[in-house]
This record gives sequence, structure tokens and C-alpha cells, in this order.
Amino acid sequence: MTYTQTQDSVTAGVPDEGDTRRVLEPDGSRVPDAELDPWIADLSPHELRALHRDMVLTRRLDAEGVALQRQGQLALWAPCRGQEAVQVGTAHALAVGDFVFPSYREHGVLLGRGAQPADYVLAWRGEEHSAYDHRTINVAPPQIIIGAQSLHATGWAMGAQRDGSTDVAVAYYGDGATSQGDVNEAMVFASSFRAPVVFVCSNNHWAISEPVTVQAKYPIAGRAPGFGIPSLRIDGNDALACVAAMRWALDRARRGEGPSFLEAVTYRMGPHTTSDDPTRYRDAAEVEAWAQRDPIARLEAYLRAEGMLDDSGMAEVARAADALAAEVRAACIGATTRAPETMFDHVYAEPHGGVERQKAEYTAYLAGFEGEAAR
Ligand SMILES: Cc1ncc(C[n+]2csc(CCOP(=O)(O)OP(=O)(O)O)c2C)c(N)n1
Ligand SMILES: [Mg+2]
Repeated sequence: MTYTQTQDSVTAGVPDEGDTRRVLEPDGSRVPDAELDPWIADLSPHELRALHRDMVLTRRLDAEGVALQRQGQLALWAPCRGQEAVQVGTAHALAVGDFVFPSYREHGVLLGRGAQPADYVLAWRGEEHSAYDHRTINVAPPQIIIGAQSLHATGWAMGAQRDGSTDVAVAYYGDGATSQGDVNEAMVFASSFRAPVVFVCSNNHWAISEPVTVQAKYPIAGRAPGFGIPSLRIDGNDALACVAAMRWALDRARRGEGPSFLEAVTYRMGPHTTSDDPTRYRDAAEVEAWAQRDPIARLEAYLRAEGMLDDSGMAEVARAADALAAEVRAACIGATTRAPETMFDHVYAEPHGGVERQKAEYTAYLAGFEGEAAR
């Protein structure tokens, strides 16, 4: 199973939705896919409801992140609204020992890995060098350098391979990242060494203000086979397709078949970050069209039609989402802000003359402001 573009879509240009694989239509109706279906046949009603619940929780916590930034409690937030299915669906397929190398937008992946309330916000508040202990949830710090995590994931995977483990590394990045050298170099290495790594590209149609059509004249999933890496182009707003594709990719990696590439076609409903105003560069009509393909409403419609979710179940999920948001807010506001000069403290494990000098200079600089607040 790998992505191949049809002649029709080649002549029509980059296909948007036409050739994505899905098992749920936007209205929630189930459609068969002979290759994806076996990977999700065992999903119990409990697991299906958990997928829905985690997506609702992700959306709620994302809204809280935006609100906290607007209220001056966070320096920045990168919203993930609209991308909940690919994040929650792929994370659901992971095993405990797998290791995730995320971008800055993967709040739903963190949730799927068991993040604690503070884990979502401390880095964006500037409180710690990293937001969490990466060994607790097997997630590397959120990567800001576009695409760099693809190399880290590939290196980790090559290490796991040499250890004889069946753990898999996963790199999450965006459509824009696929233009970076790092991502392409990672794919060459992963392919050459058959590294147990899955590349998950969330094609949310925009790299800040750059539309994906500028960077990709050919579907992104279609590039991977050129590296010798099988790929799938899936509907990134179909949580079940995301679980299925991820299980396929993880299984290949665990059986020693090497890397896989998933292009999840989705849409960034909000701004790039809280510093961005997308109305300056994109049409409201485009956003509205994608609102009709909402990932949460889609799974909800399916679960309701199957009798697995009702109003009281929905109300319970909404309460859980509000409770999580309250915990995240409390963890954010209650964080102990350390003195600015402590940022020099853990650069090296042992004392370092250069860092000590910088710390002394910076402390003297801060002392120059003493008494300012009183004036
Ligand atoms: C190496 C590097 N170049 C440029 C930037 C600035 N930058 C931050 S986000 C971004 C766009 C990334 O787009 P995409 O990969 O599609 O991910 P998305 O933000 O849409 O999730 C850019 C260019 C950066 N952080 N790192
Ligand atoms: Mg993007």
C-alpha cells in the first residue's frame, strides 16, 4: 500500500481532497476502504468514544491556550483547532515505548501521550527550558526549528534499531517543513538504514502565510516513494483513517520494514500563532468550506448514528473538557516564576567560565533597573 497519484489528478494539478483515503465522510457516514478497514476493525465502542473525547479535550485546551495568551499569561500559543483528528488519531495508535518528536502545534499528541496540565503551557509561558520531562511521556520538547525533529526522530530510530527494540520514533511536522533540507535528509537516512520511524506530515494548507500550493506542485505524499518510503495520503479530518494509517505505518516499522510517510490533509482553522492575523492573507470562504469538514463533528455524527454517543455522553465530555481547561489555567497561573538570571543555571552540568561571565553581566544589567517599579 503506497500513494500513487492518478493521471487525472496529475493533469488537474495538486489534488486537494479527491485522492485522500478516508473511512468517514464529512457527514459521518462510514465508507469502506479495503486496506484501511482491517486496521480499525477491533476498535471497541469504548475506544471510539475515547477518540472523540480526546478530540473535544484537545479543542477545549487549545481554546484555553489562546485565552491565556490573550490575557497576558502566555507569551505565545500555536492553535491546533481543526487538526484534532490527525493528532489524536495517530497518537492513539502509539505504544508506550514509542517516542514522539513533535512540532509546536501538536497539543492533541501531548494529550494522547498522557501530558499533565502544566505540560501544555510552561514552555509558552517561558518558565522552563522544556515544558515537561521528556522521559515521562516519551515526547521530545516541542520543536520550533522547522523540520529539525525529523532528523532527531530518525537518529532515535536508528538507535532503537541497534538496541534490538521494537519501539518506533515518530516525527510530526507540517506541509511547509517538507521544503526544509532537514526533512529530506532525514528521509534519505531513514530509507537507507530502514529506520523504524514514521513521518506524520499534517498538511494544514498553510505555512504561516504561504499556501501549500506554492511549496508543493505535486502531492506531498507522492514525494516519499522517491526516497524509497511507502506513503499514504489520508483525510486528516477523519480520526479513524488516521488511526488506521498510523497502525499500518507502526506495524511496518516494528516488523523491520523501515520508515513510512503519512500526509494527513487537514486545515489550520485558526491563526498560525497568536501573533498572526490570517485575514490578511486568506479568504473567509476557504475557512468556511473547511468548517464544513470539521473532524469532531464528523466522528460525533458517526458515533451518534451508531448509538454509541448521546446527549448525556456529550455533556459528560464537555464537563471533562472544562475541568481540563481549569486545571491547565491553574497550572499556568500558579507556576513559580524564577528569577531571570536562573536561565544560565543548567546550560552545562558543571561550572563554565563563559556562562558564569554572562550571568554576572546580566545580573548587573538587571540591577540597573532596581527601584524602577517604585518610580
Ligand atoms: C528553520 C526555520 N525556518 C523558519 C522558521 C519560521 N517559521 C515558523 S513556523 C513556519 C511555518 C511552518 O509551516 P508548516 O511546516 O506548514 O507547519 P504549520 O505551522 O502550518 O503547522 C516558519 C517558516 C522556523 N521556525 N524555523
Ligand atoms: Mg502548515
